[in-house]
Amino acid sequence: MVSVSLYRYSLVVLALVAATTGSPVRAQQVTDAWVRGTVKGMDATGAFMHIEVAAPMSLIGASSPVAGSAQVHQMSMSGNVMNMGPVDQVPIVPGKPVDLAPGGYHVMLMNLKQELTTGDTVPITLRFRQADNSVKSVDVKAQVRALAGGNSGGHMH
Ligand SMILES: [Cu+2]
Repeated sequence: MVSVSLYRYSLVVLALVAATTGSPVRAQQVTDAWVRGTVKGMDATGAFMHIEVAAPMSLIGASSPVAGSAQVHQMSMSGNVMNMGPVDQVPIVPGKPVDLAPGGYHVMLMNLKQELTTGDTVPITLRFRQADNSVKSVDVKAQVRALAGGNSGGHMH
């Protein structure tokens, strides 16, 4: 009888250890996600958001059911020329939130399958590579905001 209860006790301990080490300390947070609205004829637009992490990880990709493809892009000025293109990753560390914002990093939604109008919600799945090289998917819902200021923030494709 004694050995049985000891066995049970050790099972409980093992379960507790698994529960503690099996999940990340705290998930990252993606807030204020939005997508620039489109008008007829536009087949690409940018998605923007605020990302905080509890452990170092890198944003490496994205996808959305409204887009045929999606890439992580960076926009930057070199001299007077605005450049934009895909980046392999956006590294993010705890305590230093990263903003995907017009003029900088963004998720480029391409080959859009539909017009995106103000008030719509666009599901986006973000892919993060964690420190152990595993890839984690995070689903966010982005609100469509009005296309402001004519061009979509200098997006030229
Ligand atoms: Cu872009």
